[in-house]
Amino acid sequence: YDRYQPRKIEPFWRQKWEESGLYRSVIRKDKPKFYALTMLPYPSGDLHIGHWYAMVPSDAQARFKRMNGYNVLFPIGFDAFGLPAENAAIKRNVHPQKWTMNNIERMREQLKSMGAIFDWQREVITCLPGYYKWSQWLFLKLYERGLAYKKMAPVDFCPTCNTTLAREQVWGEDRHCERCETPVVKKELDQWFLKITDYAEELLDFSKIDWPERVVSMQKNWIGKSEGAEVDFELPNQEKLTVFTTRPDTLWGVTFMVLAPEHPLVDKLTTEEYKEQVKAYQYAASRQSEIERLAVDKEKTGVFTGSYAVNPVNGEKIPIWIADYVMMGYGTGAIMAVPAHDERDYAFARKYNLPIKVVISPDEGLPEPLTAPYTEVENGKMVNSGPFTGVPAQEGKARVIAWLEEKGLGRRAVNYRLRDWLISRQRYWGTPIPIVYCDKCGTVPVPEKDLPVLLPEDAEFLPTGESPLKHHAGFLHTECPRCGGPARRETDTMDTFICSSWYQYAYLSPYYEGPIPFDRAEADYWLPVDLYTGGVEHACMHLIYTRFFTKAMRDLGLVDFDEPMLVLRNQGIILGEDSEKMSKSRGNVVAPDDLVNTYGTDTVRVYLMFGWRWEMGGPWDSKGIEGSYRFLNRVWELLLFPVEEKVNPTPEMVETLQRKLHQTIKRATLDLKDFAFNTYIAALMEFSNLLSKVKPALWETESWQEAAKTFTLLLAPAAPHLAEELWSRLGGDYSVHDQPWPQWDEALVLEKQVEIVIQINGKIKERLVIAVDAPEEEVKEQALALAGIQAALGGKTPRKTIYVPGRLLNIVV
Ligand code: ANZ
Ligand code: ZN
Repeated sequence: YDRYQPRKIEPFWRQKWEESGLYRSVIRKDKPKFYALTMLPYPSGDLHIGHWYAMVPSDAQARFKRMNGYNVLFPIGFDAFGLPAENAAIKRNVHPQKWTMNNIERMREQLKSMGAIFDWQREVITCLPGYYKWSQWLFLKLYERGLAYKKMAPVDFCPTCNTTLAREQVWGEDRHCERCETPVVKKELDQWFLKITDYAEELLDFSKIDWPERVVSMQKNWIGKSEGAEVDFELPNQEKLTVFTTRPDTLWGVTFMVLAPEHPLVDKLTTEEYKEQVKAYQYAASRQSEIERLAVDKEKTGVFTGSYAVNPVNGEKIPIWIADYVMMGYGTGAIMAVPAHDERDYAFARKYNLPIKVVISPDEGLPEPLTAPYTEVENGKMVNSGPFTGVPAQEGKARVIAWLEEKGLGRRAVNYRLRDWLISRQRYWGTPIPIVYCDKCGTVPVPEKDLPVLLPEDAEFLPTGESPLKHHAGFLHTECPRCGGPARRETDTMDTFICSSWYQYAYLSPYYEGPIPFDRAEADYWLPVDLYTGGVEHACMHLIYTRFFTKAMRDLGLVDFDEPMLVLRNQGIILGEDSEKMSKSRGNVVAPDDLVNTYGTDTVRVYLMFGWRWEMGGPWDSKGIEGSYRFLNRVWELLLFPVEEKVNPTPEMVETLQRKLHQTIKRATLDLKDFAFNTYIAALMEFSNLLSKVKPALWETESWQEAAKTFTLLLAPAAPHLAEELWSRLGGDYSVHDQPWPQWDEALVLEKQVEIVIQINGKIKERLVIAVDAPEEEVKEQALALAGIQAALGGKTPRKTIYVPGRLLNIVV
């Protein structure tokens, strides 16, 4: 008999699947649809084990849905713009396009070796003009709606990568570049932004999606909603100084005000006497990063402006300071300082000897003078607070706001930490922003009919720190679409997160040539995405951006739902065998290609599903993959090699096999639904053990054949090639992947007999096998009759027995 030879059968079946178009996903109105999406890879060169770990179980899930009667779409593509290609161009003198497309060639083959149900006719590559034309089109639509705008902004700039970075690409206390770890510096540039803040509130609504709690809370933190009030303090010149506070209940405790050093009122408010100090302080503050300025434990500094404001609630005269712990970009850029109840204000007041006035107190009172700020809200009551004295602080917040509104002194206000999305990149390898600057007409959008604005191929890659587009005369100089006069093109390209914000729509009709980015009929059928799988590292950028894009596209009338992906599941990370992160420098990288060559795809798939709880991940284990290989070999022999010596079957065996079969169907089904891939494989392994036990007796019987075929079906999502081969050898019709998923019969799942643990005084002494429905009396009777129990009791009479039905009987003596 021939042995299991994955290297022979796997390419054979993959070719057959491709030729027969098995995985082409086309609209079928007679079936419910299921759009399963896995995060598209960046074409960095090789598919790594992390890609396999993310995608194989996702594929198994898609296959499972397919066998459950769904018409499944499971597309794949490449997120092909971005820095590494351009860095490679500078370093190795290879054009980014060539570098990228070569990598895609290789990775496409690697992806094919995974044996997934990817529909390759729907592949998209985001750096091709047919794709980025629509990124540009969407940008223009956002621009028309006022959701894309340009402004001067201090940006984080990486001097090594020579590009501006988005907030999320800057990491750590020292604020270094995500890619090269160089500390970033600030630079003022005219930049394009997308107005994601318009959707801040809606982005906080997760009621329409089933996403992991962890991602939801990360997004909530990222958006950072704060509720409170804006309060107007009077200034001597009739002007107002408005502050944002989350603690309006502390208004009677304000003892000074602080403006951000960049606040526009600073110049006006600074008196002659303090001019010099204020100027010097402003300069020093401008050289610091936001993180430095916000650090809680940082020594507080600041200077007095010489001016005062009036507290509207009690007419008190309040000195106005500037300090770098107040940020211009948040709230109103000014605060009312309440040192008795705020950490930073407290430190500041102590340092500059400013008064501290308690206005919130627990019933037991506070030490006097205060040794620390009292920041609690729950147990505090308002004190020394005029009409509000005695009101619990929590309740006071809302009541003070209502009072302020009534008196016209302030209003309810909400602030978000979320900033608008900076999308300008001073880089070549990205989507050109379709904007033209004309001396006469100003900023002019490129007309739709002129899209795409092509990225010129003949660019020079020099480490100048500027985009090659800036020095490309053919690209730079153009005609104004409005007046026909000479004009310049925008030379910034878009953040690559734009490409991945709408790629799920591109798969519907890749490189579409209609009036909108995708075929309407395809969209109506497939959208939205039913299941999205990928890494949790995307929780705060990609996964917020794509939600924003979908909401904006809805408002543009392109789609009619609010959320792009209904269900999200994240996988964990596979570490090296040494439990360290896999990296070339540590030499602990596991290469999927090598594994596929040694064991075949199916073994790698089975191991990746069996080795860990999917959402957890863990260290690689080369013994573990050997185990999976042995398992598949055993399955092969079990189902295909005849028995040498047949023994007589018993009716119990038939019954046991049938019961285990139905139990296995149930477990596999529920586990797959639950993304518990490891226990799904474990159930298959257990079943194969039983199969080998009963094989000598049941081989070639009807119940054996039923079990063998069903087992093959259950194996199909995990080991698609092997399952196909077994299925065909067992006489099944092509293809196993077109068969319906087996169903279990609950009545057959139930055990007829159970094993009950018998204890004496809590110690296990015996086990009793008895009918499932045996009443307690009978269990007791039989247990006490067991020889082992009789001996252990040694004639003593039990005081009482405790029975846990179907599991345990404890005899107390
Ligand atoms: C008075 C007060 C009293 C405050 C108190 C807190 C405690 P979150 O929750 O982060 O929104 N704040 C307002 N604008 C600021 C700015 N631009 N830079 C730095 N700090 C600013 O924090 C809101 C609180 O942070 C506001 O409430 C304000 O201080 C301060 F016992 O006002 B609070
Ligand atoms: Zn013009």
